[in-house]
Amino acid sequence: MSSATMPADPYWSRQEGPWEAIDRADPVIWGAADNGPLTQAEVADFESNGFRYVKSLFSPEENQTFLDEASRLAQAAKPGDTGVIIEPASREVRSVFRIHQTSELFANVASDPRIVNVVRQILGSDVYIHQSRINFKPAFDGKEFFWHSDFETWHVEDGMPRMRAVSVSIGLTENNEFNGPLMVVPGSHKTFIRCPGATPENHFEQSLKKQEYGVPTREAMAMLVEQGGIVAPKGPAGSTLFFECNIMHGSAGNLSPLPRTNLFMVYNSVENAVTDPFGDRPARPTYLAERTFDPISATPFKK
Ligand code: 6CS
Ligand code: FE
Repeated sequence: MSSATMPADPYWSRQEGPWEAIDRADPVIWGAADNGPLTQAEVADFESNGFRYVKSLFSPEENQTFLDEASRLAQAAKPGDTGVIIEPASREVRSVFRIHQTSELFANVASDPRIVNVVRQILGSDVYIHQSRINFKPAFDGKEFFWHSDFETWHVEDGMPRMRAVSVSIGLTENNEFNGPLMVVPGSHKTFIRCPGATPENHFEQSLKKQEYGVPTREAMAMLVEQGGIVAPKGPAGSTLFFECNIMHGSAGNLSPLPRTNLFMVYNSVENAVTDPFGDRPARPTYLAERTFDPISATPFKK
């Protein structure tokens, strides 16, 4: 591609040609390091590693109410319902989306200060929910999530302009080495990997079961892991992982006899609201990528 035809978007992806790694063009910490509950050392740790794991952020009693609500949503979910994803091989529920709108309890969790104040400190502004879901990863049959950067998808398919979002995953069940815990590559959020291959039509219908586009090549993964290794944070139910929107992550299948259920919420800066997608497909449905940008917390953020 000549420089005259080079797109101005630094984070273009899914085009012809080989994969490429570029330096991230955005800060990781957008706010003042002392404007929130994290210590400066904790902020610096998030800046360099791209994630923060807090064991038992929610108590066993709180967590039990979350788990009961998750079971209720799973039981109410029918294949074909908007926002309900079924496992590719079995008929079990894999994910239920938009739970911050369909459940009062999860709306309260989404605006909990233990989460929101940390995310706002990192992103330096008020935040809204870009996407929320529960991933059930059922016993024995829960399939893997292949390695990916969430930002790559949200940029190309949803129109998220910059790397200014943080995901929060609350383990509603224990996450251990047997049930397919989330794995992250520390430091990988500082590199953007362009992924080869054009996005197929209605890609999300396939990608939410098994993602095959917008995933790094094996060479790209080998390079990132050589630099940063792999970490799989493990802990009791109620433990919570905060992770930067561009960190490379994935998870293996669940071969254990118990489900691995995680509540997952994406916080985007209100100053980074989604636009038209940066790829060449229409925007995905709003249950995957919200297009209303109301701050999640009733208490405004003070810069
Ligand atoms: O589609 C999404 O928004 C999320 N789900 C998958 C399987 N990959 C990208 C992103 O994490
Ligand atoms: Fe992801």
